[in-house]
Amino acid sequence: MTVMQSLTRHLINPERFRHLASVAGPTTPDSTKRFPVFNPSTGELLAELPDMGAEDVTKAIDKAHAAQGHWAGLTARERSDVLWKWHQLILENSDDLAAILTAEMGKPLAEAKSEIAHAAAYLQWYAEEANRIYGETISAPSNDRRLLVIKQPVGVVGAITPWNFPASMVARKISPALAAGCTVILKPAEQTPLIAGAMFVLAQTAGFPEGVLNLIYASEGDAVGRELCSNPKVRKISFTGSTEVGRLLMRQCSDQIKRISFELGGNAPFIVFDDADIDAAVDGAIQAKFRNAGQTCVSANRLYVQSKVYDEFTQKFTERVRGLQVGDGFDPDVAIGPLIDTYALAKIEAHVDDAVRKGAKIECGGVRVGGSGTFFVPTVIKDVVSTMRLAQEETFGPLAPIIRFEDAEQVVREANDTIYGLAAYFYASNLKRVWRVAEALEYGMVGINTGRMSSEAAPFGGIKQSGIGREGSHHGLEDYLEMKYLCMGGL
Ligand code: TXE
Repeated sequence: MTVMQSLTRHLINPERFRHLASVAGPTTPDSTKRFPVFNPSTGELLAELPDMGAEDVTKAIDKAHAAQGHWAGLTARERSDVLWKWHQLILENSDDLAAILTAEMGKPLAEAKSEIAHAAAYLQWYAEEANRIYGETISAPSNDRRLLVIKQPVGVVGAITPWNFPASMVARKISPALAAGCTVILKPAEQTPLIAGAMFVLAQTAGFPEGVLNLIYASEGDAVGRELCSNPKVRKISFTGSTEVGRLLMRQCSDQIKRISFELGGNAPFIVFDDADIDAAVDGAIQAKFRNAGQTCVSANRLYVQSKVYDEFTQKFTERVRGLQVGDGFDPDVAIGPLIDTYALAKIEAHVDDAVRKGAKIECGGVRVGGSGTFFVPTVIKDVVSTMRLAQEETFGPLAPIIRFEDAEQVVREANDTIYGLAAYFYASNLKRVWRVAEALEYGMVGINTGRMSSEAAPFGGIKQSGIGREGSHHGLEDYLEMKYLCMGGL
């Protein structure tokens, strides 16, 4: 079966993506190894892609390194123009890209379309931002000197992306790197390589010079990661994924003090105070918890609700969750797609079992759906306490645990009591409370009276063990630039 045979029924322009399986490179002539890509809703085999190893990564690094000087030497406008063209091609092909995304990842088609738009927005933002790289002049302590700061690209970047937002993560990492003048080697997640391949097909059409963008398809990350971290030609690693792999990559980068940007796991609290608009809080919680079937790093992992509004919130929220339809993302009525694989299914079941054993009560869901897909019924569990596994660990699935709290001081303490610090949310109306709680939450991002906050215009990222660096906005560009201080004397 070819990639196109299994995807064609969903694509408007299959011709354009004809060479999807061969876009990655450089392939070793003697390597015939392949790895499978499945549709998690149906179990159908979508494609078998070349399985690349360390040698292929070395070749890709050499190509990127050879292209680095040329790419950095173009004018900002020239780099911006290619990025802009890529952004336009992604928009023109967004229906096809969304179909590929839904087929290999499972998310509902409407969510896939919105992700493609989000990916294009990053390319647009950084096409514009490429033209806004500024240096500084500094007042010198004596008049015979001039002090300046210039910005230069970090160099070759190794980017490793996850499967949960396989299009927007690629755009979010690659576009600031390219805008800054860096060349890139990308390894997408093994579960979702096709969308990255399709984006690279369009990048070729946009006209990136040879060697600037390099794609590595691989069935696992270990060998690729080791080569990217240990090869001195790679100057920076940008990674989104689990905290566990982040720790490993950080150790591997330490020998060469390699630059890193990491966006890792989270354990987001979602707090509903008794002065909140409860209907709005229910809406926000549905978005923050169930978007992408709960498989987002900013997913509301712990819902804290103040005693006075606990019953009202729980009842209204549960009613909404019962109405969420689970199934194949190509069905327009479906709101919750499958989990990415059977490991994810086993993790959510273990979290539910642990909570029930320790006294929590299932309000709805709590079981997997039978059949070939990896579906789990959207679940609400109440009477949860902070010591249960589902409150301590990132579930990464459609499971909403509700915890009762009495006062603001207590809930902020509990919300901060985690190794993670990515996103937090709260609903309240009292202005003083809003300001105090926003300041007290130890998180890189706080949503106030909203369940959704990701934007290409804003710095996305975490503190504590949720990561290092930011993506999006001009801050995201800075992460791919080095500053150089120039001191001119004898004037
Ligand atoms: O992540 P991994 P997994 C969290 C979430 C999820 C858990 C496990 O809690 O349940 O992590 O997911 C590559 N060297 N997040 O197993 O393994 C891998 O090939 C180099 C949060 O999918 O971290 C893929 O491309 N690379 C998160 C990427 O790392 C390695 C998104 C992510 O895989 C590697 C995903 C290695 N040794 C999971 N091992 C978020 N922040 O959004 C794996 N990889």
